[in-house]
Amino acid sequence: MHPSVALEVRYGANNYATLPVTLIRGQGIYLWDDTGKRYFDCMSAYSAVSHGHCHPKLVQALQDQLKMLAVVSRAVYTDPLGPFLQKACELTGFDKALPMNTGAEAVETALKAARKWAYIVKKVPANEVEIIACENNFHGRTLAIISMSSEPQYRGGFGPFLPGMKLIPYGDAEALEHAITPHTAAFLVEPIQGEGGIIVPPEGYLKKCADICKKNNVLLLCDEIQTGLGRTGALLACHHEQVQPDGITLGKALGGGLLPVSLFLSRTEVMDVFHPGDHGSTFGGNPLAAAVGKRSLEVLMEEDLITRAADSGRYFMSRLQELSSPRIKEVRGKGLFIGIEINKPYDAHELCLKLLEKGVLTKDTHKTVLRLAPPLVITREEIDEVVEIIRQVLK
Ligand code: IF1
Repeated sequence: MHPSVALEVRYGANNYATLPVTLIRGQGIYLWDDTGKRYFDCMSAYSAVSHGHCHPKLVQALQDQLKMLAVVSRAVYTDPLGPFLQKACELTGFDKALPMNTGAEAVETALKAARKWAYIVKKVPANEVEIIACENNFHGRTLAIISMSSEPQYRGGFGPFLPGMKLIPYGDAEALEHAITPHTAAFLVEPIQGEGGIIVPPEGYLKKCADICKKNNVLLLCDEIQTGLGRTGALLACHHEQVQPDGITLGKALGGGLLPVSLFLSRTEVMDVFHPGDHGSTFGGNPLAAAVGKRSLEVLMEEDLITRAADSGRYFMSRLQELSSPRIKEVRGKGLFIGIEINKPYDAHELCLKLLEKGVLTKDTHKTVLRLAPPLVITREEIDEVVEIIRQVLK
């Protein structure tokens, strides 16, 4: 065991069930541990490393900016921020963007924007606003966000919770129609549920939700923190159904696997509820983050990572579907966002430990689903190697 593991265990809070590996280097889709053993990265830091580890163009952008200016606060203008926000808005078709750092902060920003929009524009009576979210969601760990979680572990011991949150079953557009009241500000949804187990909703679901929201003057907010930026084979997962939400959150891969960079993007009408002092962040939109964020969007397009994710995803999924094993219940997903549901009594966590031994790093969700979300730069040959290891482990 690496000596720093004992220190992590001794001095760190015990809030992760860590895999028995100490990683020290990464390049592209590969990681190396302290013994020099190489791993295929099939979790990409929960999709934060879509470009691959230490992408040279992104490292260069970080270094170039680092030599100039790193952090100064939003009390001043800086030169990387404007171009970053422009790039993000133009790519995604939104009018404005608000930079934060982590995904949870972007979601909090979306919730605050929706609440204020509902009071100012929709004229909901003071303190009466409701937000609708889905059962089995994952949007982060803050108190507002866990107030709309349906997962007992994420809530247990953390009450009291924020009022004004309503949950409906995922994938059920009718349930949305029924849940909306004149006080509903927004419907917040993951286009594909990630931590919920890579749950792909029925075809047409998001489109129906978009129509229902529009009809009822309710904002459609899509959490694209994990599904966005090419992961599912489209720039945004909502594009699979030609849906343009009223707002989205981006994070994870936006930081190019180097830094925490997140955004809330929306139409002007929504973003204009914010005035100086209403909301902010010390680090959000700092020059380093903005330079890396802009470059990560550019590299996504330059290297055609979206098409590559669509193609490799189709290939990966079909290869996995060929694996006939009594352990596999279902293979599902979109692009390089793939889940293998494991039949009981087999345990996806135990499979992850065996995969780790054989050089494939991944993480289960809720012990039932094996998640496969490699960096989007993975090649067919590498997919073949990973599938072969999975085949051996399933035997
Ligand atoms: C943890 C899983 C992934 C997210 C969506 C917002 C956030 C996330 C759709 C918050 C974060 C994470 C965080 C990580 C585990 C994790 C996860 F294992 F739970 F299932 F990605 F797949 N919206 N997802 O998926 O973003 O504030 O973390 O930057 O342990 O909390 P964040």
